[in-house]
Amino acid sequence: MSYTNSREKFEQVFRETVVPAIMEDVKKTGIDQKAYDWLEQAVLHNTIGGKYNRGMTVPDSLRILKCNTAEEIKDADLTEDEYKLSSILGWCTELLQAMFLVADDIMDASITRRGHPCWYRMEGVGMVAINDSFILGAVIFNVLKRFFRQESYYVDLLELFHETSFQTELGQLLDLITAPEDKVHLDNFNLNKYSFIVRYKTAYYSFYLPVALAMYQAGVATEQNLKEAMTVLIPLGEYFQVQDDFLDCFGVDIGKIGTDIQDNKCGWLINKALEIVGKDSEHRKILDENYGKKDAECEKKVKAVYNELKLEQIYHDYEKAKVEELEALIKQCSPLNQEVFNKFLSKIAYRKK
Ligand code: DMA
Ligand code: MG
Ligand code: MG
Ligand code: MG
Repeated sequence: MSYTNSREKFEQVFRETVVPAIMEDVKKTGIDQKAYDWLEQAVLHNTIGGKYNRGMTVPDSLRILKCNTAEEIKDADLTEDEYKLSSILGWCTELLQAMFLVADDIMDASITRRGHPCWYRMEGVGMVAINDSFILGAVIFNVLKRFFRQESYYVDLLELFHETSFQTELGQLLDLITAPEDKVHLDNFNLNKYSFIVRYKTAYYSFYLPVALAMYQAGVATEQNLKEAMTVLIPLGEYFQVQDDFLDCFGVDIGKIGTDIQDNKCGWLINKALEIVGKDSEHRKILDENYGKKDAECEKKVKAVYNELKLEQIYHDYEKAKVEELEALIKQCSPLNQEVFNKFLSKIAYRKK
């Protein structure tokens, strides 16, 4: 097979292999047609249409990691079977993401996602979406059991999904309790706290997980390789969430409507702004009075401060320095890992959505 990991091909594995497997398990329970159709919709609505950066990283990484030397990579190919299995792991990552996003959109009171209404805002769905989120998480383990039960690394996969879910849930907890709805107190925010939140809520599941999965499948998940993955991919994930926070306010056509200012989030922009304005300034007063209010006019005033502080330029400078820093970090890794990490970095560096 000539290796191109296209979105279409990746989606095909989902539609032809993963969804039928999920739905067969559902059918076996004898549940009625209405519930069956509901679940199929819940699965499709919340998985299809993303960028698949996380999911497609599993086959992309496996193709590199099955080589013995960096010279072999350009001619390296996956067999049909390797591609399919690694794509299934990729889709388990996307299902985990779907589980978190369904809940995240409820908790963040978001309106749209990937250009469509959030699942909980779809006609007739509402708070049933909470249970759908649980189910999206549960089917991961049905899929793993069906396709990986016989593999020597099956238990490693189970542990990895359990541990990563726990980390993400801790991150979401911190994200939420650092942003209480009724108590806006900007002194509670700082970049150290921010860094901890985003590592837990985003970096482990979005960056470490897909590469670690490929390492297990390739049979190279040594302590040393997993450590290198952690060392590079957690800061890479932190950079990704800074981008997400920037785009929440300044992004154009990103498929979702930003909520961070109204939600009182301890995001990158407000932390940078607080750093610049100091404790006792006119700007600080405006931020204190308008951040975290469920009011579009207040949101506008916060954005006006961001513009006066030239946060857009500060972000672009941060981004350039961060990419260089990550490239330097990657250079210290083993040759094959360097290729894996550079590939992942190139997917997200300077992204606009
Ligand atoms: C995302 O944080 C974290 C998880 C675990 C979904 P976020 O709320 O900033 O994400 P988004 O901007 O996509 O709602
Ligand atoms: Mg959100
Ligand atoms: Mg959130
Ligand atoms: Mg966001």
